[in-house]
Amino acid sequence: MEQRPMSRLIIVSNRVQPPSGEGGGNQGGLAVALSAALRESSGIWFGWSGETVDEFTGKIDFQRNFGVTTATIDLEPQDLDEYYNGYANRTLWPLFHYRVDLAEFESGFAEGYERVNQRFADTLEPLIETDDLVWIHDYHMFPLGARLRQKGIRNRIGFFLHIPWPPYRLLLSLPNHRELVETLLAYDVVGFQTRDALECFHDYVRNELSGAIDGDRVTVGDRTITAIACPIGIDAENFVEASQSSAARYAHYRMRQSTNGRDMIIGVDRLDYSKGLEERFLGYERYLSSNAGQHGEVFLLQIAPPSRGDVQSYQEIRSSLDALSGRINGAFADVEWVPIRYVNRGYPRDKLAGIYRAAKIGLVTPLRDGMNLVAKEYIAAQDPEDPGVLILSRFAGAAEQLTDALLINPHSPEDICDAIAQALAMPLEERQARWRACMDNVMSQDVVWWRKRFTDALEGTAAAAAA
Ligand code: GDG
Repeated sequence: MEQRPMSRLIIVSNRVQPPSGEGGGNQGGLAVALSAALRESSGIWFGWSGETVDEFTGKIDFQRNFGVTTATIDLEPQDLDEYYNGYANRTLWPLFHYRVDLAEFESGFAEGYERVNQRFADTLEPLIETDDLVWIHDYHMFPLGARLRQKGIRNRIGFFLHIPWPPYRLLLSLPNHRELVETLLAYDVVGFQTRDALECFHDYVRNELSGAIDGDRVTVGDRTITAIACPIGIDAENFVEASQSSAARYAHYRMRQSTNGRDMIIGVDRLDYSKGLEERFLGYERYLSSNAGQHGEVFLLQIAPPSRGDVQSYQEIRSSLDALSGRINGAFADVEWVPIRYVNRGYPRDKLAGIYRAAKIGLVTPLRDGMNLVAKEYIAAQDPEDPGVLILSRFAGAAEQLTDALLINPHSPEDICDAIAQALAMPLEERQARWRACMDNVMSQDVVWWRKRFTDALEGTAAAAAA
């Protein structure tokens, strides 16, 4: 088959994740997959530097690390408050995770969000060359495509949403929801994590924009775009390698020593209210209450590095988890056993892989999650001869693919309790069969599959336009 020359790729996301060159070390799967594509196409990863300056200058800092060019800009402290901590993380994040009760609708946030998106458009525009593919990521940047179009950019531009898309009626609570959604029509391809998210988007388009859906095509007025479900995967092969690295083996060995023959349940999440950590602790508490014979035989290791600490709802979830883990430990602990090891810090990736492998159960209970990569990493890290069991919330995007996990409703402590009991008693053959089915999916729909699916769709739109 004739190889098409690869278009140069420009990736835009709030933060850039330049390759660190550590291979199976600390680099996330997303960075690995996108870096490979950027390297092959001599592309650019554009985003915010994470730094603030008193006055915005628009100066771009170019760097080159391990063959990948990154281009970053500094923002003002007010931008950080209104755009990042404000509209992105206090308005859109809660609303898109179905938490309208936590969403704050400040007009200043919306203005800051618009201003920063305009800043991104103004600084990015001169970097874009004729045949570049532009791929914009996530809820921080919904309007960026439309702002680039206003500046005359005619390139193929795609957008991928990493978080859920809310049901249509819920989205109506966002002031200017229509304006926000209409900015998506500026893209050639819009990608969602799940069919569920895509259907919610379709509902909005039909009901609010009087649009029409025909397969992957979404038409509103005279504008037609492609909208697809394109579930993100992990760098599975690399994660399997990481789980067999010497750091992972050592972590596994140390963990096994420290578990002292007890069964370990593992949870790993950014400390975020969407991850269902309270519900997880309550479900585990139910298990302890109704299985007194298991005290001292099992424990939960919850790794939860704090995130977004400037936002009040994150401070609140942190205090309630401190209180809840303390209460459960106080009620059930013995001099030689603590039921929950609750750790507020992060660990290197290969060490984490070794810890996953030592756990009998991966407990993943988000109330809503775009995908949830931890579920896939837990599967990839297992020993095929003696795999652990994944307990997975049906509200994680990953549940559409990992249908052989034990799927639970995280709102029900009973469900979590029963699934823990079922997993701990599960015969080896059933564990292997469930794991194999999940692993087949994790391996085949990995992060490179995801990237190709999206960029192929984006290149395809151009071919259609030219035909
Ligand atoms: C968003 C969406 C979607 C966590 N603790 C440590 C650590 N992690 C790593 C995990 C995993 C990543 O962070 C978390 O990814 P998730 O997918 O679970 O969740 P979000 O951060 O909310 O990501 C989500 C994702 O975007 C991708 O589209 O799946 O739905 O919300 O890779 O391993 N990594 C290390 N140490 C830690 O302590 N090294």
